[in-house]
Amino acid sequence: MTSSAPDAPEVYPPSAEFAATANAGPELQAEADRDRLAFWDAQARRLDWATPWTEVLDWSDAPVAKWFVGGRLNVAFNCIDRHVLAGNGDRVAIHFEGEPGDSRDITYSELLAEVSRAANTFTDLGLVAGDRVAIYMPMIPEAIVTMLACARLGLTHSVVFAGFSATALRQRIDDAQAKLVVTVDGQWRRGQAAPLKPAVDEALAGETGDPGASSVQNVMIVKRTGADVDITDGRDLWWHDTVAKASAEHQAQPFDAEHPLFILYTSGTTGKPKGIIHTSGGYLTQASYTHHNVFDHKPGRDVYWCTADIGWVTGHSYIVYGPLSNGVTQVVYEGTPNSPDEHRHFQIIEKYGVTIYYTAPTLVRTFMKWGRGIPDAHDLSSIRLLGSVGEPINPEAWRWFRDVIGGGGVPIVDTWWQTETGAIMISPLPGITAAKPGSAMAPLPGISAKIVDDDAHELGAGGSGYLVLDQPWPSMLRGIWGDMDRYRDTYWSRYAEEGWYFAGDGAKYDEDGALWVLGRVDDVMNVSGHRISTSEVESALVGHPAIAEAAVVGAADETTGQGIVAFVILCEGMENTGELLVSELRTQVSTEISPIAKPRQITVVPELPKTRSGKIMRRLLRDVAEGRDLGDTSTLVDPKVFDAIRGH
Ligand code: 6R9
Repeated sequence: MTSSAPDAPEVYPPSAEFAATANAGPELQAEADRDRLAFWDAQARRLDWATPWTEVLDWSDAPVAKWFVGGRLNVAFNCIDRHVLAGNGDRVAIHFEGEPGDSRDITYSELLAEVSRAANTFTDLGLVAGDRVAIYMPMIPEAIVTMLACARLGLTHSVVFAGFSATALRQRIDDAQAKLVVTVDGQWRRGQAAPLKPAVDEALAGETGDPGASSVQNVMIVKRTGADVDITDGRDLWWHDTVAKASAEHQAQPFDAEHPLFILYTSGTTGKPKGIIHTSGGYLTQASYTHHNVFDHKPGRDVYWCTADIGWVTGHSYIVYGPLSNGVTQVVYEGTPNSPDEHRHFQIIEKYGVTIYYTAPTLVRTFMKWGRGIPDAHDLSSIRLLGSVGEPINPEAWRWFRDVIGGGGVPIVDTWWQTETGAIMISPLPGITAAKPGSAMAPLPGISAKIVDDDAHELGAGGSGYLVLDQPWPSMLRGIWGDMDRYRDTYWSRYAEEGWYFAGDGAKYDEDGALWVLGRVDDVMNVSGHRISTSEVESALVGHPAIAEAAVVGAADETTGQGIVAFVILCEGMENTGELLVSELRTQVSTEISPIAKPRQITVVPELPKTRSGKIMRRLLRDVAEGRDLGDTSTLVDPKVFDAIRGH
């Protein structure tokens, strides 16, 4: 059994029809090859600048970059005002779909008015450029409005995913010393109104129970579910009493290209989350450039939908900044894909005629598990491009995505990037790049990447090594908030001599020069001296018709160094045949990869432990596989998953 039909093509060349109108042409790569900095200089002109820059890149203080030195712009002006000024104020910016079924359309003129009101209110609260604002909100328009109001005033926002705990929120508020928290009374989750404001109260009370210990001066609350909330006088304010009543006129001031736009916390190898810093001009340039070319976005024609949450970098760059800078019309959906049932995403695609759909492999595999009968019940013919992000997409899911959701003929862009890179770095360009299922293909024009071994030697076809970025890029992180030593140490010390950025991912080039991202190097197993990627084994396992999802970890093994341990979920309606299934799966891995990649142990489980962003928590599975006590499970969606796994 292989992971695809024997006649499934290995390469999907771009269609001539798509290429004829594609935003990206072959000249992009040619221009970037000719002069990389001149290329970025030209891309920055996509934006409106109040003051032009004098130098494209100042790398003299590496690894801290300055892009578009001396240039000044307002990020929110670029995302809103300029579209209104160009006569597109009546274009819908956001088609909002609430989980309980409410919906509303927001035009660019309305967005401008609302962001201006919020900006005036934040100014009245005494906030000034450079202050930090924590945003702890579900996927509602006010969350986007708040981000843009911050950008407009030069306030640095720190969005904290609304699924995180009070402890995680407190940690992030303290680290950034935020003065304002914007939140909601409660959020809709699977048909239930779940309170959120109490978590803010708990966070601000802190361990000492002394609210004064926090840096926060005000809490702004948007009424979403109508839940009762405790109000702390002098600190807490309702959005509808303040923002809604403020003036809708606000003149945006330009800020330096290197003004910090946001901090976004991401987990590292140690316990303390890293506050990744992004700035304004370079970040917006690359977010805008990639959104335009990778998604082939045509303003006024496309209906775009990125299913991420604003709590993650994908929501920052591909819901807020990239798309809005390009005058997008986009869907924003509040809830989960199965509320009230598994048809929800497909109903939304049908309702708005979504043309570009950008999601994560884990959701594609979930759709596969639910069965194609669900998408097949809907007219999805509006879709003309699909995107994937967050983890390697296994070829099986890639083909299913293209065939079932994309109707068999649309390009898929498998986009590799990170919180740290700020924007897409490696991806096929639709209309130009022939795609291979599971491969992110090639660095985008203007981006340079290498695959190297421990000694910084570049690897040829077939050799798995470390992915490094050997040239600075405009949307690169500028540091870790409050810890520049950790910044240098985490990303720049591994190849200090060469001055390369160490991405933490394994990758290889195949014989055709296509780039395959193999997953985090901390997820790369070493079995008897062979380097095997967890995702390669997972991909093989989900190639078996009975398997919906798989997670693989390397567990300590006395003889082989590490042994491969797999946890698998069965597809709906599939029977667990016990030993028979396990032996089929071992054979499958053996024939697809190599006998050395055969899992030592395969366990059928009802669910896999995932972070709230949908990444499988391999560290915890490794603990289970090695019989250790579980450490911190606070970022898990459902810590009870482990009881189920251990019970098997
Ligand atoms: C955007 C985002 C970054 C890590 C990254 C890598 C994995 C993301 C991928 C991918 C293979 C892709 N990753 N996209 N792996 N193919 N297309 O996800 O940011 O949450 O910081 O995660 O995700 O391992 O290093 P972030």
